[in-house]
Amino acid sequence: MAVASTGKVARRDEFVHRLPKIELHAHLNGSIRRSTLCELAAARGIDAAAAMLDSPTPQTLSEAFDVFRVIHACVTTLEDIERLAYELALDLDDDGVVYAEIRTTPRALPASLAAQNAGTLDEYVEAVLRGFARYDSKQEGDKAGLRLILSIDRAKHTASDAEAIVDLALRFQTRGVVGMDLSGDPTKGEWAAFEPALQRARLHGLKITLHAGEVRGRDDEMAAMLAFHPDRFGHCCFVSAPNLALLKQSGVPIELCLTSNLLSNSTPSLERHHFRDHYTHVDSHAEQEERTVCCISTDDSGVFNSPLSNEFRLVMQTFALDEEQAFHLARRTLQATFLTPSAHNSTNEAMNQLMRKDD
Ligand code: 6MZ
Repeated sequence: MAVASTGKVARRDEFVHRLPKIELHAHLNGSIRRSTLCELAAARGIDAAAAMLDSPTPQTLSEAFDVFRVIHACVTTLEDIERLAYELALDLDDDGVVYAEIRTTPRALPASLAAQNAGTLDEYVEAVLRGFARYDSKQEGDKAGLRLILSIDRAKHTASDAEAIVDLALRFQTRGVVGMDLSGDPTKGEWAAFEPALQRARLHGLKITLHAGEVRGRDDEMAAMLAFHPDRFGHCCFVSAPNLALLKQSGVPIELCLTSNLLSNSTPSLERHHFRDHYTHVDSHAEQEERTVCCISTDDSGVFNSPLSNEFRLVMQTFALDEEQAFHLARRTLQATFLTPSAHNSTNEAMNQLMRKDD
């Protein structure tokens, strides 16, 4: 009996690893390798223990934001940003991710520790793209497709900063920037301040994803975001009954990050995670097509110590999905990407081919 169940666990671990996956909600700095963070902290003279690098994972959302502050204190140059982008691409590839939209909040950083002047936001985006290009040139065979989303930080940015980030995204639209995100400490900032910039981004063809319902007591904001009708929502942990009904009707896909929500105390347990509100097993795939597209994502794989394969493992284990259901869940995510329809088809084909290859 024990042998049989050990075999089952090993089979599931192997399955989630080789399952071709799409990652749509990953913050670049939050996805930093722990080893890289420790190395950069030592080089910057930051005390790892005091900086909480020794603690395995945060316990609340506010602790997660403390960790981001530490990461930003360690990741201080454009060279570091390029390294993070390169390492994240390698890690996604190793984990069986075939396509990813990485998001990051542009910051003015110097080229090196010795440099006197902070760089421009354009240089920040260039550094991320250099990291992606380095991965592309090194990797042989099938490569993960990578696109970039620029984030507006609701706690730190003003309305005019948001406009500047939209302009930045538009300058890089032909080089892989596909959309905009609104993130940052959800207890701070007002949606109304950022809506005009995001409306303008949309008019120029950028797609929009919004962190929403990450904390309690923001029902009016959620209602206003629903009226905006973004291309995707992130999280949606705390949604009132009327908003939930609107969300389901809207057809807007949602990015769901189980471990992040659990460790941030945004869900009391995995079993009660709101994935269960949006996904139900149905025998007919046609029926499932009418339900919300759930994009299983990591959020901050470095901070929460959980790669995408592990998130799929948790979903399968907690909600009793079989391999076919997990494959359909992963493949449905394709409908929610910010890719153009022709690029959609090639990624879809890549996922099918990968599944066939491993049969
Ligand atoms: C809201 C989050 C987040 O942009 O410097 N970020 N914002 N909720 C979350 N849930 C846990 N996780 C990450 O990556 C780090 C930044 O992403 C946002 C925060 O603004 C954080 O500072 P970048 O690459």
